[in-house]
Amino acid sequence: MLRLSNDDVARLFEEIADLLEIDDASPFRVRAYRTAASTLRGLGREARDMVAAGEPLTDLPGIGKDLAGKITEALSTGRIDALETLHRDVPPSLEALLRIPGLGPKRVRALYQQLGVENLDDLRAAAAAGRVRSLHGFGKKTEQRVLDQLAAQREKKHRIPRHEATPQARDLERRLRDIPGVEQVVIAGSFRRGRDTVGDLDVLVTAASTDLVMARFTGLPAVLEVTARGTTRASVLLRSGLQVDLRLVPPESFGAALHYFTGSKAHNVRVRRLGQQHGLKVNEYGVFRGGERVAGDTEESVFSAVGLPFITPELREDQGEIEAAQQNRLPRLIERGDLRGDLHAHTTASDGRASLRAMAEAARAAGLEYLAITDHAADQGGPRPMDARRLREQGEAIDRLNEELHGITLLKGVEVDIREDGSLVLPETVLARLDVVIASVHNATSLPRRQQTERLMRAMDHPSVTLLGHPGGRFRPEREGYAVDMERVLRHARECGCFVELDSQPRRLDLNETYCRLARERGVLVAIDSDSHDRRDFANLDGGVLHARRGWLEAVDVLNTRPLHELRRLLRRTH
Ligand code: DGT
Ligand code: ZN
Ligand code: CA
Ligand code: CA
Repeated sequence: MLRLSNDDVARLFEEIADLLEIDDASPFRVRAYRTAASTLRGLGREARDMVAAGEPLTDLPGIGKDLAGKITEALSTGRIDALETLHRDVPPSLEALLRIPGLGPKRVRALYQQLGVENLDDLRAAAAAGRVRSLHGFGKKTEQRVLDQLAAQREKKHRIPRHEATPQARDLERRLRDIPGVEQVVIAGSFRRGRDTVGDLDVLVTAASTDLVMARFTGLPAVLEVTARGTTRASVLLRSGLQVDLRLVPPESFGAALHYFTGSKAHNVRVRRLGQQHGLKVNEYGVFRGGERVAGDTEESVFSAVGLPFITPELREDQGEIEAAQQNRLPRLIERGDLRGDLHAHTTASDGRASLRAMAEAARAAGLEYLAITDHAADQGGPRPMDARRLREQGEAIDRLNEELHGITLLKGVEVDIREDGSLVLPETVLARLDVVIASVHNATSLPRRQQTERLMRAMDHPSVTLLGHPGGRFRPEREGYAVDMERVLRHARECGCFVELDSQPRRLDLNETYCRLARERGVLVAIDSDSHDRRDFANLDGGVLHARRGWLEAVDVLNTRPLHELRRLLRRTH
């Protein structure tokens, strides 16, 4: 869902101000954004409510027509065009400098203009050489602090969300495949294991000419800096901040290298130990008995040498997959093609950006047979919450569309807010008429654990609730989830016949992997939902399925793999 708070918009404005200042824009413009940001932060009510109520934002102090327009733009699209333009104009490596505590935009500009410092390495060199202290507004102490901060930053590992890494990974793959003589290109590591964040990308290549590959790889336009380079391996830092390791391997080692660099490390350790029990040495070059290579050209050959069937990368975390493989009890993991429908989507009736019809057609194009429309019902916040009347009208529109459209069936639903005390913002009489009721938490996310847990349990007690929406409250990067006893929640779901959601939005992916697995063990069906707000959001389902696979889910564990008639039977829940 897209419900930006005043803080969110203020942050965007402050970013604009920072970038304008680095860009040497007029101090008045810079100040206008900073003032607007602090007005928003101190407002006491949400700007989105004002917009919803039709009150002009220009009534607010320091907000003129231009800024009001930018606030509305941010509230409705989640972004500001002017900011994106600035991001294109200001070198991204300068933005990285801003993130060093103690360096504001003024100082970054001084470093850039007077010392030619453009990135972290330039800064490190300048500070180490004692050139920073001589700048106006700096000094010896500041210089030392900068050096300390840089050292600390190197320690801290910066992880990148999968959905940001994916397009870069695909682009990289394509460009490497284009190099003459290149045979195989695979991105291994945590990316191949389907993790929702990656520390770096690990690329394996087999090729006839190693020199050409190295030269082309390190010369790619996306490369900001080459951090290591040898004859068979190189590491680069992309402009985006993503680190990439590339390794050239001979074809006869490809399987062994792929297995090794796919990891995880913990999984590798177990496989190597199994090898030892068979009198074998397993490493990234192959599987060896004495000096003789006995396997390693394919991953299958590596597994089979140590007495295992092939284990899919998503499971390679040493979380029981070795034992399951030995007992021939590996799960038959769900695939995207198993999903027959989607139970969570928004339209322009609440905060979605496409009409009912457009969403229905997009769902059908995504290969789905049914789609539940679940616009928001909330006490406050968000544009035009659904109420009894609007739900009835939407229901009639759905009936009409269902008569007209072929190949897709719309279900009537709502995403209803759970109040702090566990009650819902719509009465049971209204909810009972719908096919799908998702109960979700969208406020009071920092309640104490016990209170949050009981709030969710009480919400599930409402007989019309079919699904607990994004149960863990993860919303990255702001929040990893709220404090909640998920084991208790899942036990309760089982007892009251409620299902739980895996919300596939990249910022959510909630239920998390661990609790997907627990839900399966507890016999609670999981609905893998796109939570679409737009036509293209059905693509979220790919990430949701990948996440579910890491949570060991099979098609039978997932509610929306059921054909419509069976789903309808399951939705008629009895207490
Ligand atoms: P990341 O990059 O933090 O998201 O996670 P990974 O799993 O991609 O880790 P990375 O990039 O450090 O290394 C890639 C793979 O290489 C890793 O999954 C397993 C393998 N590997 C790296 N170091 C070792 C090691 O010391 N021992 C073993 N057995 N495997 C290793
Ligand atoms: Zn939603
Ligand atoms: Ca990696
Ligand atoms: Ca790596």
